[in-house]
Amino acid sequence: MPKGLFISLEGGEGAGKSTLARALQTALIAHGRDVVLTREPGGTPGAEQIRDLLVKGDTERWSAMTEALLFYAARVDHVEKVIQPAIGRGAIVISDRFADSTMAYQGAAGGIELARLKALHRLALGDFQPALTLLIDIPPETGLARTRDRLGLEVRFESKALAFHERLRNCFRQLAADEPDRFVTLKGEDDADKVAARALSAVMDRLNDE
Ligand code: Z5A
Repeated sequence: MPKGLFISLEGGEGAGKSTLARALQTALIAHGRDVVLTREPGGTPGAEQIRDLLVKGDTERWSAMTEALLFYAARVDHVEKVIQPAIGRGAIVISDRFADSTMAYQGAAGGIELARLKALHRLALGDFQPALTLLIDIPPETGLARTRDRLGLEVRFESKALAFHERLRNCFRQLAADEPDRFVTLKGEDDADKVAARALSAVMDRLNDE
């Protein structure tokens, strides 16, 4: 049985995470792998209910700490019911966002010290982390322009000021610099096929290393 692998995709709004997730899924299935595509917040029925609480409503509906606790409640359900069982049966799990998003959104942009969020992570999930995190780095103006025209836009996070999105970007880059073995950074302004080819090559390298 092949070994399971947990991959997370991270980056700001409109970076191309969902597009990349689908492309990677198709490519890895073509390589004969069992692939589970999932997302955060969400991924289980309970976590999808928590997602509704988080992405709908007024921008100031929750404090950053309340958001972090809700994200972690959803994340524990997701890890226990979907991610760990899939890895256990040898699947590749691709999650559109995971814990680094909490560090960036509720931490760097929301004002909670990263040390407190890391303590919350340890309490909730111990040292569980993706084996590989693909960060799609893109200037916020470019990413936001891509999302603006979408129908049914969930606006709570997108409507925050540009400075908020700059803090997100800087935090993601710092997280990648702090953990170079886990992160691979991709240039989000490249066309989608090029981003997918680079990502697939990083995944194949990781599979060969495991
Ligand atoms: N959040 C948080 O605060 N804390 C947490 O712990 C977690 C999440 C886990 C979830 O929203 C929100 O929750 C999110 C962070 C917060 N804030 N926001 N917004 P979401 O999941 O609904 O939204 P998102 O994660 O930001 O995804 P997105 O806006 O849908 O963007 P994306 O998935 O990165 O992009 P995309 O859908 O693949 O592409 C966007 C458009 O660009 C689309 O028309 C594509 O065809 C196009 N595209 C994609 N790639 C390219 C390239 N390479 N070139 C040109 N055009 C492209």
